[in-house]
Amino acid sequence: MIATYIALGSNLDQPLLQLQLAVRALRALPTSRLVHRSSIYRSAPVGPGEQPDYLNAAVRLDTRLDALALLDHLQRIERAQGRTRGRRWGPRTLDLDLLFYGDLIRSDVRLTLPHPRLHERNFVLYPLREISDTSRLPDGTDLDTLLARCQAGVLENTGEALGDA
Ligand code: A4P
Ligand code: MG
Repeated sequence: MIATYIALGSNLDQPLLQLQLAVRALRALPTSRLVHRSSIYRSAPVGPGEQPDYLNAAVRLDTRLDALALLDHLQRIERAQGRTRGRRWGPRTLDLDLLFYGDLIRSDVRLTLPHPRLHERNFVLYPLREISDTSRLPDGTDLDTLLARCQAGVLENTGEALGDA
């Protein structure tokens, strides 16, 4: 099994429900096991125009799927929950980003690992720190150092658990 970390985000159409439905769909993936779930964070939008606040969370999923097959599943789940691809960083019902796939490093447009923007986003780093077994990321960087460098953005830990819908 490969340990993977997935970031969840939503700021449209009942974000809390969107995250819960996503967790249920992730649980149902073949040859995979959902191991950890973070709590849910509310954060100010990073992106263009007026947008509602986001809810963000992260999970650890151990899987035998290869990285591209897992990405296909993530995009299928996004589409099933009404994700349409409009402008970059625009509002969305569901965003599922693959942060790490074990310690695999790769860089192309279809799949870049680790996720290229995770190091600068505290709405990703806070939930990741909650579920990561160590304070080091699989690529060796120290989570607390990254968090100290991050701009404000996370408004609160909602205290809400990421249960299934
Ligand atoms: N892709 C490449 N690598 C990966 C990866 N590691 N995980 C490709 C997932 N996808 C990856 O993604 C665009 C393409 O990236 C995909 O076709 C995939 O093959 P997308 O989800 O269609 O587009 P996007 O999400 O709009 O773009 P991007 O650049 O992934 O956006 P981000 O960086 O995910 O930002 N503000 C708050 N507060 N909270 C948020 O969650 N999210 C975003 C999206 C903006 N602002 C936010 C939040
Ligand atoms: Mg994305």
